[in-house]
Amino acid sequence: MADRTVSELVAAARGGELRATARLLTFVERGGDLAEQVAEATHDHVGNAHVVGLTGPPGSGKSTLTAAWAIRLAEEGRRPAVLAVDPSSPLTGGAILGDRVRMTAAAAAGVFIRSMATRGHAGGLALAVPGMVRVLDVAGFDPVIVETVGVGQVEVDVTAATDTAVVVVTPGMGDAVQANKAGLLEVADLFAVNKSDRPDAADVRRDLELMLDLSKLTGHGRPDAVVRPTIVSTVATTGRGVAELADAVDTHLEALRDAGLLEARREVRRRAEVRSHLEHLVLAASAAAVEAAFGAAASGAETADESPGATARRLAERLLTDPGS
Ligand SMILES: Nc1nc2c(ncn2[C@@H]2O[C@H](COP(=O)(O)OP(=O)(O)OP(=O)(O)O)[C@@H](O)[C@H]2O)c(=O)[nH]1
Ligand SMILES: [Mg+2]
Repeated sequence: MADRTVSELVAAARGGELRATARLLTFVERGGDLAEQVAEATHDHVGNAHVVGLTGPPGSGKSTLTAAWAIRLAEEGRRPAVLAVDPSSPLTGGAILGDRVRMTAAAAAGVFIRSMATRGHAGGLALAVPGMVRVLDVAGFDPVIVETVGVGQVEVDVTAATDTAVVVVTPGMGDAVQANKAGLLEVADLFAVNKSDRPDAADVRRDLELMLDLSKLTGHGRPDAVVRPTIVSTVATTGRGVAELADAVDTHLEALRDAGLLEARREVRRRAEVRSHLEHLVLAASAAAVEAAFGAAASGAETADESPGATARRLAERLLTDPGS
């Protein structure tokens, strides 16, 4: 059992074995040769899952909403999977603990859940997430929901690289504006105004509508939008609006299909993944080259009579004109 090959694990995952899926996800998450083998074994089997990104500011209720939504889907007989990208900030440690309780409830309802910490994934998130989504797709999960905190560019990029991007906003001073600043409005296919049990929820809705009106003039909306984003009001803690959210997500997929844009989005996603791999390879190669050039030439005797910048320029020139040296 312990030494099944990657292709045996893929076959088992396709047959519904959760443990095989979990192992494949671990391989992809760690990166390296096994991750490459998983990619080889899975890349031409994909495309059945609706890949949905769900993002929003910290504490907006993303995990609560995701759990409620996924449980609902599982109860309808679908096979949802959740890939929860946890923030690495020590400040949110408590929230992750809270997640575990909700996630346990979701797992009990038959939702496949995988958490990954962003810690140790500096830049690697953009590589690991698409590979993990592919494993879940091949394993027959649908939809695959990727939950990330919308704070950094990488998280926003991860969300953009889905079929449908849900942005969660909440009432509270200027949250919609904050979401705009973080670039979230530019990836949103639909909005969930969560915590709509709060009195100022109507204001957030109005702000969003206004921003959507304006975005037509300023071009600040999602450039490849098929329809004007739907705004759904939700209360994740009670389940209010969760059915509407589920419907809106399904409707968006239909709209993409009807417009013939689903494949185009997936092609953009594939190209973005190629780019991430390319960046990763080139960065690793350049780091190695810098080490080698520096180690070979940075001794004091050779550099004493020039400025550090001049030494670096000389080394860089040699490196770039003759990368093999
Ligand atoms: N009143 C109210 N509270 C909510 C609602 N949804 C979530 N909460 C609460 O908001 C807090 C944060 O919820 P989470 O689901 O952990 O939020 P999150 O966006 O996943 O948080 P991070 O992962 O830390 O970014 C929890 O205490 C939830 O119980 C809601 O609709 N109404
Ligand atoms: Mg969360």
